[in-house]
Amino acid sequence: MAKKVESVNYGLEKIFEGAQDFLPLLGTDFVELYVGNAKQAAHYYRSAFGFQTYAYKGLETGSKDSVSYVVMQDKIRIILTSPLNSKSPINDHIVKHGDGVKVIALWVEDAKLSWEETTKRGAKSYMEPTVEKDEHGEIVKSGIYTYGETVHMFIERKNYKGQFLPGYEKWVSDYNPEPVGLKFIDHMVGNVGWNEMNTWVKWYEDVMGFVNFLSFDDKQIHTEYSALMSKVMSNGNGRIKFPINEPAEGKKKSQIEEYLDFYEGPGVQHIAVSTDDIIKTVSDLRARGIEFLSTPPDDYYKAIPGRLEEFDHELREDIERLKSLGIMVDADEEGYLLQIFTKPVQDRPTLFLEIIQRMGARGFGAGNFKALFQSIEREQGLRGTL
Ligand code: TYF
Ligand code: FE
Repeated sequence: MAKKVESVNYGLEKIFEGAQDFLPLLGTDFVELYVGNAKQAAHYYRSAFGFQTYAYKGLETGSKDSVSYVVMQDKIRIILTSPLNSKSPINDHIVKHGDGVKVIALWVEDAKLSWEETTKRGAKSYMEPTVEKDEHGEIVKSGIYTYGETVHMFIERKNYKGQFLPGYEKWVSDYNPEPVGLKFIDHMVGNVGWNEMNTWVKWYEDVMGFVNFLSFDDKQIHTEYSALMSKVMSNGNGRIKFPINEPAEGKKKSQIEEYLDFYEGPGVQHIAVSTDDIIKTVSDLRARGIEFLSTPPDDYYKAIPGRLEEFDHELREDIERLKSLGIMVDADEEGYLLQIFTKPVQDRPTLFLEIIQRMGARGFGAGNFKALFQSIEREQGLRGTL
């Protein structure tokens, strides 16, 4: 397992031994969702999740086949894209998968080199290095396929002074409900098929130079009914974390299997976004109609003080407040974390969001897995998919 060599500074220096330097990543650039109705989706991400209008391309800007609304909140940029006619290949993605994540874009120093280094190591190309220019300078873009039909784009913006990307215009609106305190993407999780997890772990190691820094097997991740396995991949500086899940055999259907059935293949299961005041963020989101998975039972909250004491951490938040909002707590040697999960954000039970506040902990809430999966199974029960 990768050893932690430096934990304080999430800068560019290497913090995970074993990670390779051929693909230096500066951060997440944007996440693009292909959706059936981008106009309405953009309204939802603004009104319910507190994103702000940022950039736009569509018929008015000369984009004839597709429309894209970009919304942002602090460091997070989400593109919502829909086709404008039946010829656009975006239709095929939506027909098969429903609404979902198409692109996880990574901010790099050199997009051409990123493409060369990754395709040389076996990545399938999605887009060859391409230069796009406008009056603000130039962007270099390239892309490779990862699991399913999901892609990683590499975005080089060091010679660009514009707001977002060539082809987009600034999107200004009078309607911008208050942000809810979402800061940056903490991690994005991929669900892959039966026995495919290790293939993708190896892919992230070989092709992207990532390391596997945490693993959970089905003995740790199971309830009475269902199981899954998960391995967390990280780049060298720890800014990009991609857990990979696969279903495991249980008495009933794993939530990962349900996802694969409805997404009709591998894809992004959840986007975890960070906040530094989860009580405020979740209160706001609930007030705006965001639905979360059911609150863990009383026994769960009774066990929390013990779990924190075990690691000598003091909970700064009021536990009654956390309980009334359904926020979960987990602790490890380094600190604790607070997290909560939305219900799926579209009708197919596929993509959902996680809200996370890290108070030193760098784990993924393993201590919460049981309560979380029981909540998910309650939903699966209602859907008749357990
Ligand atoms: O990212 C994680 O690992 C946690 C927990 O199907 C988790 O958020 C793991 C698997 C899953 C849902 C959440
Ligand atoms: Fe997560």
